[in-house]
Amino acid sequence: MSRLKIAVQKSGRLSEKSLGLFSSCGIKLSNGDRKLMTVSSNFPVELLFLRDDDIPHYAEEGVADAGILGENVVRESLCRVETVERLGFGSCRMSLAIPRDEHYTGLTWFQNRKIATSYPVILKEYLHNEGISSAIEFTGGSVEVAPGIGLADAIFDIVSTGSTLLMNGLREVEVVAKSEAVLIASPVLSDNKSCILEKLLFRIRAVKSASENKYILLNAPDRALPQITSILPGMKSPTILPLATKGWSSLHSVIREDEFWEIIDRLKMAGAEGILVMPIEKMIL
Ligand code: PRT
Ligand code: ZN
Repeated sequence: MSRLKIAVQKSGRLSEKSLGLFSSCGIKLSNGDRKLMTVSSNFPVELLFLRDDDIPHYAEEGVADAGILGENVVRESLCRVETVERLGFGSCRMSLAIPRDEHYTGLTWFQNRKIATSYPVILKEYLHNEGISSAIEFTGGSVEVAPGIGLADAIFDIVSTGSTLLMNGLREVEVVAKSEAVLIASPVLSDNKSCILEKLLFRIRAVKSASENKYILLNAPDRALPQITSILPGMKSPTILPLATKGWSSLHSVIREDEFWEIIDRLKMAGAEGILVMPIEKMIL
């Protein structure tokens, strides 16, 4: 039986979370020493440990069947691979930054200036679309020091908290793109491997949905139920059970994590009491 070969980052920001994703999908991996590869004992996958920059090329050529890496690296590679799922970790932005004391006048500030970056492909495309012509200086690492040493006027780089820019006297002025870890697939997958990928995706989506939602339980007077039900649509509709106290019910539902605080306020105003909110481990839609 064939196994789906998935390339993950050997050591870097995405390594632990990538392995954690397999574990929360119930896929056991012998820890090994992450030399080159590891095989799962209970699911037909094997992991290849690589530098993230190599993953798109390996996937394009079918050396790896799939891979987990930052969207930024996929875009920059120009490789023909399919992005099959956004994974919700490794989030960052790709931004233009200039020396803090410069007066920023909008994108035209960059006209005829020099920008240092490790992502020339993405930057070139962006500037082209915006009608700005700048010189692009490719820099393999430590892009943020470029303006300070006179190598460039500005930089285009990944920003997460913004502290690297701050420490180097730079200011983020344009967010060019957002990025997060994604699962990519090779364009040359056999039917059998596509089928394994589908099974893996089913598990990944169940884990992702669970982390994006919360289970909510609350008590409410029966007269408030129509209003509360309209606030809490749930997966189909909320479950309503009568309480021992006459005229009161318990209501169970699922709410999205990002709507949580707003919904809680509305529920309280509608008469909900004893609200309990719990994490969901897996969610199959
Ligand atoms: O060795 P390998 O080539 O595999 O790894 P790498 O060094 O190329 O990549 P790595 O491990 O640094 O990052 C892997 C991926 O994580 C990136 O491709 C992004 O998709 C994602 N990611 C998320 C980040 C960041 N956040 C991030 N903050 N990648 C890099 N950074 C760097 C950034 O380059 C800058 O130097 O962190 C600094 C900025 O961080 P803040 O928090 O100071 O703004
Ligand atoms: Zn890299």
